Amino acid sequence: MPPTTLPAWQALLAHQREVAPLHLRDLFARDPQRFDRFSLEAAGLFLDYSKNLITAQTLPLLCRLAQEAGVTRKRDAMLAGERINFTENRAVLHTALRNRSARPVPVDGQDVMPEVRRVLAQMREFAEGVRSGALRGHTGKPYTDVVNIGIGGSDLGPQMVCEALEPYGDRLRAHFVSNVDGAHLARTLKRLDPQTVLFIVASKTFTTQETLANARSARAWLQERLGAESAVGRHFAAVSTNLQATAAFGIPPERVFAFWDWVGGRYSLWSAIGLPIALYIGMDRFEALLAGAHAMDEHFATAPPERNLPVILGLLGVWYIDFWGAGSHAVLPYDQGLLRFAPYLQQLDMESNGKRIDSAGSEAAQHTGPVVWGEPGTNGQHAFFQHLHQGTRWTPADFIVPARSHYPLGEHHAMLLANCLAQTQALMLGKTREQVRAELAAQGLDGDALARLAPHKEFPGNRPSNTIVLPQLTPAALGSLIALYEHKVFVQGAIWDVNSFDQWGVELGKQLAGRILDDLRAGTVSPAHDASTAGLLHALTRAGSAPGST
Ligand code: G6Q
Repeated sequence: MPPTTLPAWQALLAHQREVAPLHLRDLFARDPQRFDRFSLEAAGLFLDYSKNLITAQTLPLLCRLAQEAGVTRKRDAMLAGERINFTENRAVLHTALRNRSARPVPVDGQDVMPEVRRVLAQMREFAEGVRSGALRGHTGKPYTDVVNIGIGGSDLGPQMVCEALEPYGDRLRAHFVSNVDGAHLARTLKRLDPQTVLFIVASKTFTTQETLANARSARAWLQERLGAESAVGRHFAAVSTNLQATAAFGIPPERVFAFWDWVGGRYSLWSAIGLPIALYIGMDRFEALLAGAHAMDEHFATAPPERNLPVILGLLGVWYIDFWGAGSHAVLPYDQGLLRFAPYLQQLDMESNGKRIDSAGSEAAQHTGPVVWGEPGTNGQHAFFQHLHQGTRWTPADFIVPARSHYPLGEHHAMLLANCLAQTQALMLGKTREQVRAELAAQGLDGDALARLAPHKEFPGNRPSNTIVLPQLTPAALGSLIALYEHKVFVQGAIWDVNSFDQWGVELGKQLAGRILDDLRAGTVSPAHDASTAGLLHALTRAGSAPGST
């Protein structure tokens, strides 16, 4: 059912017209309880959502929308293993991967948990063997470096987590190679000793062009330096659902880690795709990450909508996108460890909800997923925050901040926290023309000079943000944070009635690249190409793009 036809949608349209003239400054001044009313703690995370363009009426109306759109029913269907990914006829069960309870999770009547636990045990044994030095490379040296070769969902999650949990990375160095641009692999290999490197080829399908090209080149590099075909088995492991293809690549079965078609690529870091994480921080900490996510799953599954963190974040997103016209959403972690969090969320959100067709096959009558972008603070402040504060478009933003730092260095953390809170305050309060005039007058400006400068120094404020506080960026807190966003994305997809779990939008480019690669290999330009593609191929050839050219 298109959400725009629901009664709550119509009620929200009318409600938006009532809220539009209000200013957050006044809403805070009027209601001393606003922070208490609009903040919430669950699964180890604290959410302040008081700086949103909402009144006491807004959340109940948004929750009505969730109820009319069947969010709870759809959530229960996902958790029960129903095939909610209806264009691929698959269940969606990343929650089973981090199910720390004794509850079975059936798919078609078969409990998946014994298999999940079997692979976790295999990961533990392997990770402990590598980390302790019991497992060694071809020449008998212990491994020092792990290189994950994968792309998209087989790269972004583990890479983001390893970066975030760097303080726990105690034995091995972790590297991630994804891009088919040979520079990515070559620049990584330059720094490595083939005797002590362990490659993990991570590919759900084991057919992905980029990953196979990188894996083959890495294998050739290794063989050339170690001089033996048999070395491959000692220096490669694989994570895949395609066990035939991993065997054909030469990876011994005991070094192949399985997962299943009910794990979506961008939801797979909890599966054996998380192997580089387990190698980097150890299996106990990997399991703490799972436990943090499980705590958020339990909260999502049981808390009433108006006290449910992912539901609230999801609804607020829909509120801005569909009732206020916001086109993008900023993610601003005040934590250097979360350097890769925005790119990770970009995939999670944009690949899940960047859709225009609903479950009935009709074109959506409203907007769906936003453009997601961001950078860690305070760096962003010196780059794009100008736009956030004074641009003609406004962007709802999530600020994410840990109370404690892993690196308590002098006053650094207090400065980081102060900047984070100050930015949300500035976005909310703004600075009025009167305040600007008074400030300028106090600096000795008056007359024309003051009048000319004043509008430039004014801040409209009333720009919404959420603040998410973690005690510290620990494995458990990170697990909970990631699961929060996974479920937020789910809630939004459920309201928009799109399939958040397929990604047909990435297929066309792959198909066309195949044809263009044929031309590049043959040094020809197919007459079937459009004039621009043909022209570009000619230009590239003239500039020396023949295969093997430098
Ligand atoms: C994620 C997508 C996509 C996928 C990559 C890699 O949800 O499906 O990003 O993860 O295309 O696919 P493979 O793991 O099959 O190589």
